Amino acid sequence: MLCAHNCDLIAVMMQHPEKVSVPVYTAVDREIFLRAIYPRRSPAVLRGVSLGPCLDKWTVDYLREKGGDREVKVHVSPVPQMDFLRKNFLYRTLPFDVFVQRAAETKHSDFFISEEESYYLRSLGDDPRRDPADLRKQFPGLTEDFSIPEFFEPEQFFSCVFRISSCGLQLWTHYDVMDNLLAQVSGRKRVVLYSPRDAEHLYLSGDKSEVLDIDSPDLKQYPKFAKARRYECVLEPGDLLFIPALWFHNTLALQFGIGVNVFWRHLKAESYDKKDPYGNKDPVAAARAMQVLERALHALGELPPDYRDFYARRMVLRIQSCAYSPEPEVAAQGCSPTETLTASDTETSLPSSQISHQD
Ligand SMILES: O=C(O)CCC(=O)C(=O)O
Repeated sequence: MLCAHNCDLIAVMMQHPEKVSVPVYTAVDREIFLRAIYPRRSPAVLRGVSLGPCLDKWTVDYLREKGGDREVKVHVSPVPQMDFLRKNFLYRTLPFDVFVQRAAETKHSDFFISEEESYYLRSLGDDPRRDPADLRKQFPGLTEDFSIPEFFEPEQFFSCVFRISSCGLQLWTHYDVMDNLLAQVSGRKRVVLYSPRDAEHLYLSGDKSEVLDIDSPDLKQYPKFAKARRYECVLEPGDLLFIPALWFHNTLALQFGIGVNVFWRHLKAESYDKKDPYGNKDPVAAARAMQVLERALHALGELPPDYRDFYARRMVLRIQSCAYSPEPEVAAQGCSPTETLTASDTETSLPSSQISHQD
């Protein structure tokens, strides 16, 4: 079933003529992924990778029966666009089978806020404060149905998370610190992504962007947002989206949707915060650097404004010259945004029949 958001999507696509479409690759196996796609550190849609029988089996009735009545903590929002700044949503606990039914329907007879409230599940581990989510542990009745693509070593595995959303549900723009494969099992989902290099244009509050309405942003309040390059794709059932660590992403369910995502460790295990069941705490060295920065800012605060300004600028220059990476070669050569991600670079390693773009 389609919902009104599909019409909105067409309008939005017309407003963003300069968006970059994420390339779609077909017939990708482990060898091709590791050789030709993964090293690019750019998002990619992988179409046709086997995800197991879930694609046929995971109907609402089947999920309710096999997923059972285990309690899950879900987001409930009166409007489809969740707002982490104004906290316009509630966390509520429901039996999984009841939650699935509510997320799949558009009008509810039982509800928390209103008949039209929206639901979102990001599944959690057994002890949510310590354990990462693992579908295989929390939903053993569904384990056999979903195959985790073998695109990384088993010891790199971090978590496997259920993502179930009402039609229209939009999750704010955020980044995670691990590499991610987001599998769309049923329903269509629009995903908008921004490069980590655009962090300065996204008005960050921790790991999230304060620009909630990415389709018609308030450019008076967020003028730099106009400079962020928008990458976009629409996931169809069966698609896998590779989201490299640190890439910002914003999801919009165009239909009631069931997805599963898998995070894996791309850095050495000791680089990550050990108390991070979600995979979104900054790596330990980055967290340490941020703390030192806070101390440096505190010290600058002891200076009169003109000295503070001068030394702050010197610090920025030092950071830029010592810690920024050079712009990627393609950008330095003056390629247009689409060219940086089109087949051109990969053609040497993948036949063009395996690559396409959504327009
Ligand atoms: O699919 C979604 O709703 C959100 C996905 C996401 O945020 C993730 O995979 O990290």
